[in-house]
Amino acid sequence: MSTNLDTLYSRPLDKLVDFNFDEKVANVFPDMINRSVPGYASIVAMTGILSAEFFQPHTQCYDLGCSLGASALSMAKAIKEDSLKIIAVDNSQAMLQKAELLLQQSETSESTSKCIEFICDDINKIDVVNTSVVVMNFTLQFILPAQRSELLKKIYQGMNKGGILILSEKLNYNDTEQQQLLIDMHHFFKKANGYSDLEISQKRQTIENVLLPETLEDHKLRLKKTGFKQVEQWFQCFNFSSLIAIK
Ligand code: GEK
Repeated sequence: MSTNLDTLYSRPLDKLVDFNFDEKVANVFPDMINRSVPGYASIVAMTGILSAEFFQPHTQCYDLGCSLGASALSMAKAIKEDSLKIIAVDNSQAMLQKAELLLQQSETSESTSKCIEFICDDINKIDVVNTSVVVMNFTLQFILPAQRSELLKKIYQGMNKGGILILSEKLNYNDTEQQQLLIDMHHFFKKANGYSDLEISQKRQTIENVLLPETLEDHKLRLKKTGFKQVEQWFQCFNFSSLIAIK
């Protein structure tokens, strides 16, 4: 993937507009997400491993909020099925243009890259059908909280029994001290990865209106209410976590 360095917030910006996934972000996205989300590479790799185990023949997979397609590609490489189809959805045209380009340029075999179909749409609007693996790696946090239950219901309804949802999210904590410690640790991680205090602070201010994290308990409760039989947290690094929900 591209190694363009994320310097979007390195200079003082006159006006801090809400973060959005435009061309500037798409161009630096691999660097941005790897330096900002602790455990991102592990979660993407495990997404492939878990998908391969829970995938059911003759079903399709979904990567919702696919960005540059990293999770879709991890699934495509791990699942051994000739007729595999992975539907990778994002509502950012800039992200998907870059995703298609990266897939063409990657050393992935033709059969692996051909099984990924990119769709530019709002994940609230698409149909989810005949699936055994749905992945939402750091996407639900950008959906308005009032729309989250409906979206999960739709995913659950389109899923076969025994199918899985992999849900990765930034977490919030109700306890103020706990919340502060987890945020501090995340900032230590970003500083260690070369982001300055100015970059961290400007990014925080632009993203806080659009990335709306919830607590681990909220996520687990909602998934259970949706009907998922088993819900387990399988990963956490600082305030970033991943859950598996089995129908
Ligand atoms: C990865 N999963 O690399 N409909 C479709 N896409 C959306 C919507 C929506 N309503 N809202 C946000 N997005 C990826 C990383 S990034 C996470 C996911 C991050 C998209 C948005 O355009 C962006 O590409 C993605 O969700 C979130 O494994 O940047 O923290």
